[in-house]
Parts: sequence; C-alpha cells; structure tokens
Amino acid sequence: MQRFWKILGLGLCGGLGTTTGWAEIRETSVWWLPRNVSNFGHEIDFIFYVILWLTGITAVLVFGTMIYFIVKYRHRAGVGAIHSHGNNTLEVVWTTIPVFIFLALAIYGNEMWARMRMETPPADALQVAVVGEQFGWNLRYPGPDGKLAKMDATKVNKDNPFGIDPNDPDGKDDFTTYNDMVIPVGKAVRLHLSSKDVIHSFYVPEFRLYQDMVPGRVYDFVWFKTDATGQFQLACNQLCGQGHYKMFGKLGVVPTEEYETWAKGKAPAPAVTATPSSTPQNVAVVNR
Ligand SMILES: [Cu+2]
Repeated sequence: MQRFWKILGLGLCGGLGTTTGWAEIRETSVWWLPRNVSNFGHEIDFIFYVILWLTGITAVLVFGTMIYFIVKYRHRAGVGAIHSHGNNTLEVVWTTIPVFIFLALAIYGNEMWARMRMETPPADALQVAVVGEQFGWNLRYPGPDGKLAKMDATKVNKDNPFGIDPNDPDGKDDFTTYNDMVIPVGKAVRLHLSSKDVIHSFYVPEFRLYQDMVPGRVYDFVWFKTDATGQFQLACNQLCGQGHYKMFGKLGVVPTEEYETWAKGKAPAPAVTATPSSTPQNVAVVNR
C-alpha cells in the first residue's frame, strides 16, 4: 500500500512539474483565455463572452428558482399538494425569447465565419505553406519574389512534403524551416495547409485559430492579421499519434524589419526538400 502512495506522489509531482514547465511558455494565466493577438480573435472573444453571460445568467435564474420552489413547496405534514396545469403565457414567453437569442447567435456566428474563412485573403498577404508530419511542422516561405511554389497535394511524399514541382520558377527562391515560424506583425498572412501523413491541426490559441490539415488536400483559405508581437507556440490540435504531445513549433510575431532580417538569413530551399534536416537534401523525387 505504501508503495502505491509513493508512486502516486511521484506521478503527481511529475505531472505538476510538467504543468509548471508549460506555464512558462504560456504568457498569461492558464486559468482563463490566453491573450488574443489576431484580428478575428476579438470578435470570437466577444461572442464567447456574450454566450458566457447569457448562459451564466440563465443558469443562476433557473437554478435559483428551482431551489426556491424546492424549499417553498417541500413536504409538510397536513399541507396538501397544489395541482397546476401550467401557464400558457409563460410558456410562450420563455420559448420565444430563447428562439430569438439562438437565431441572433446563429446569424452573427455565420456571418463571422464567412468573413474568416470565405472571404478572399488580401492580395498582398504573406503566403506561408505549412505541412504537418508526425511529429513536426514543415514551413515554406516565399523568397524575394514574394511568390510561393505551387503546391499539389498529389505530389506530396516523404521527400517532397510541400508537393511542389521542382522546376516551378516561383519556388527557386523559397526557403523552408522546421518547427520555426516567424511572421511580421500587422501583415495579413495566408496559410497553405496540408499534411504528409495523418490529420494534424494548425492551432494557435493566441490567434483563436485552429484548422485541420488533411493529407491529400491543400487548404488555402485560412488567413489572419496580428496586432501585437510575441512568442507563441504552434501546437497540433489533433491526436495524431504517439508523439502528438511533442508536436509543437516556435511561433514568433515580430516587427517587419526583424522578419525581413530573419527571412534574408535563410538560404533558398533545395528543389525538393527532405525533412527533418538530418536527412540528405537535394534528393530526387522517387515514385512510391
Ligand atoms: Cu499532429
């Protein structure tokens, strides 16, 4: 039995230790929403608080009334039960009000979703390709020409995570990174999301952004703008295998000049990139 408590204690200490370790990475309290730095995040937070207040007030009113009636009409010797057939006016009122609230939330939410995912991203947006793999992030940035090589999900394989045509002129000056994403603050960023193996999910809580990445597809409709700098974590939000817990990359939102210096320091990617970096570069595309 003593052994049981010892193991439990060790386990708990280990768990808490890990929690503290992670808390250092997170800038703000782990008990509430992380700070938001993206344009759409403000509206998402707004609707979150509206729903929280609506449901919170409703819960207090409903449970308060229920407890009041439970106490008021508790069993007492000699007091008979009262038979009620309900009140039609009350029924109509408490059905109509929620109907309008739900309709308003649905219309507002739908309109917000359409703006986030269905509007064409600004033409001058920075294009970044992000391809998930077990267990890390491949990123591809446009070089000085500002153009990213065209991605073709059917061409994705182990040595060609971005599914590009090695002869694509737009890709000659692209550069790649692994688990290291840097973006300039205030600039629109358009993502081209895909996966090499299983379903992963691009997730940055501080951007209020999360989008699944599906093998065989390239999703290019996700875009956002940031309004503050900071160091964040790019986490995978799909249980994608045994190493899922360690699938995270560094994500820095930095001033434009700092981004440009960082990008200039990166060498163009080889025609076809193999990752992680330990594997030889410039390998030919092999048909599998
Ligand atoms: Cu993953």
